[in-house]
Amino acid sequence: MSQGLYTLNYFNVPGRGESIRVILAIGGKKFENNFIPLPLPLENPENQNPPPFDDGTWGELKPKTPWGTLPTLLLPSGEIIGQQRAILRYLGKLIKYEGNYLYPEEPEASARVDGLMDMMEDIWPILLGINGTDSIETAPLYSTMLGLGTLDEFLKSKMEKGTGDLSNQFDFLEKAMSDEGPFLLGSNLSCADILLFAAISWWGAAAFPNMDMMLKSRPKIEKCIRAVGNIEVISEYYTSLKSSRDSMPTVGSTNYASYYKNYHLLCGLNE
Ligand SMILES: N[C@@H](CCC(=O)N[C@@H](CS)C(=O)NCC(=O)O)C(=O)O
Repeated sequence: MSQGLYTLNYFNVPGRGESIRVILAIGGKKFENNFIPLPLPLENPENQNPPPFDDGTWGELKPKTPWGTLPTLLLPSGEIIGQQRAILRYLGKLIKYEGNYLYPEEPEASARVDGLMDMMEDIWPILLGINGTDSIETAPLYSTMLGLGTLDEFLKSKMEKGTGDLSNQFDFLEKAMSDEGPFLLGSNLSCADILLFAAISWWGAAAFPNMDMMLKSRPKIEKCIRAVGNIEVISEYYTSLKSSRDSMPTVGSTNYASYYKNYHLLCGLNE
């Protein structure tokens, strides 16, 4: 790994790593992806380096990470930091967009940013499911990663307006967004908007068949993620990487390259 660069340690899927890739791209920071094979019990295609699925790498690395989880970010100083939202806050204190830090300095504004990001972290484990191998019927993200398709009936009940627990959580996200938009705090982009863009796009490809169920009757969320996708440097970033997805594996009904489809959609790139 090169000295002086940021290195993101994560799997070769968007997941909790994508928000960090996007904020680094917005900041014009040079970074490398260190793709760790996904710790899933799937057969690896021959001659792919690194292999996409478990080869023991993660088992060895896990105890050496700060929190036993990915993502982690190797800083140019040599220090490694972990936890998606901590990394976003760290980078948000270094990176400005249109003259404003992406993690606001003003305490009330930063608390709003933290609140939205924490709500998203509450949603994450529900979509992942607790244990992908024992209870796959209640594990939407594991289900598609194992090539078993989306769990439409399960998600439909959780997304029932007024009664579904996930639906209520998405409604709180909608309520938190500024009325004038397009971002959480109004016209100033923050790391919370970047996380919203990265998470909704990921969930809308890896848990749900698309983003519709999350965006229906939530216009402020939609406006925000469209505005993030419209930032020129982000569409340049996704354009530059598009062909590199061609070698991604297909498992059952899942083509792993399609996990990036909503980022392309929001950036106006053709599939
Ligand atoms: N709160 C942590 C959660 C991290 C987390 O659960 N990461 C997953 C991948 S998205 C992971 O490392 N899974 C492998 C494991 O826990 O062994 C964060 O936001 O970074």
